Amino acid sequence: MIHWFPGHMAKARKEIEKVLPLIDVVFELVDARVPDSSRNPMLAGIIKDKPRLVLLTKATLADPTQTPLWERRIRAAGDEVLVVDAVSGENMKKIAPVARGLAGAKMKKVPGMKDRPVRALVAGIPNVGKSTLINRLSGRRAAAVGAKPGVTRAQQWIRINPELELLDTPGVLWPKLDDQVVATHLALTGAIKSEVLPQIELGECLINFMNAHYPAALKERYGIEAGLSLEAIVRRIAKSRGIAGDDYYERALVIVINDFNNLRLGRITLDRIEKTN
Ligand SMILES: Nc1nc2c(ncn2[C@@H]2O[C@H](COP(=O)(O)OP(=O)(O)OP(=O)(O)O)[C@@H](O)[C@H]2O)c(=O)[nH]1
Ligand SMILES: [Mg+2]
Repeated sequence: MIHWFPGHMAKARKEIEKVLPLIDVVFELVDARVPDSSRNPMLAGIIKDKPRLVLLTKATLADPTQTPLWERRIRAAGDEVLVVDAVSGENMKKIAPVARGLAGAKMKKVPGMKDRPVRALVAGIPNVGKSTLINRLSGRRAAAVGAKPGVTRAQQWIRINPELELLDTPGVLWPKLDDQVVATHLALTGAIKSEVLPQIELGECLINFMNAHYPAALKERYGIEAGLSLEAIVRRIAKSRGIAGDDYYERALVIVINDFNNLRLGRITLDRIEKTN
């Protein structure tokens, strides 16, 4: 059973519903490393018939062979999708025109007046890159972006260009947590605090995953050959990093987690689509 932190979700729903009448299109940010785990299926029910643009963020961190498969799957399910990276700038310039295309049909045109910019809400679970995307699109530190919840003030629109405006309050959604795989993937990618799950468990999951999907990365980084047990792998990692002592096991696992986070194991997608053809 998956639950969604009903209390928190109710608040997120209210916040998004409050601004929805002002919005032409919703940007749903999804971490390209975890395109399934980092989505919140309740969003569709909240935004109803508002057009949605799914943005697969942090593309430069994700496995480039997996991302197009996810892109295709999301599009096949009926959503417009762009693969972006707010740090490298990849595809960022496409966002405004695609948003305009999506919103175009639904935007009321006032006769004799110029088209107004498309108004978008940036939604997503924590850490998917909402603030980074807004700042990158606006070309400045749009200070109000990190506004704390509950602060009453006039809503501000951040003008990106004559085509696009963003609402400065991102729609923060809550991740699902009681699915163990999802929780692990979200902890590894930083969407939830890693204290939620013990480091040992996280690290063991990561190594098992790497062993199954990216054995070459384990070999290259730590000299680990295929076919070893988990324990033997951790021992080798500890040895290759000069770690000894009673707590070698946990320390070695923390190193692997950090290496994953710092891209030292390469570009990795945790949620997998296996190629069928
Ligand atoms: N490589 C890469 N890193 C990114 C990208 N977008 C965000 N990040 C990093 O991801 C982390 C979280 O980014 P934020 O923009 O703070 O995420 P957020 O969704 O605003 O997070 P909350 O405000 O906590 O909900 C930061 O360390 C960013 O530098 C991206 O497109 N590429
Ligand atoms: Mg933020």
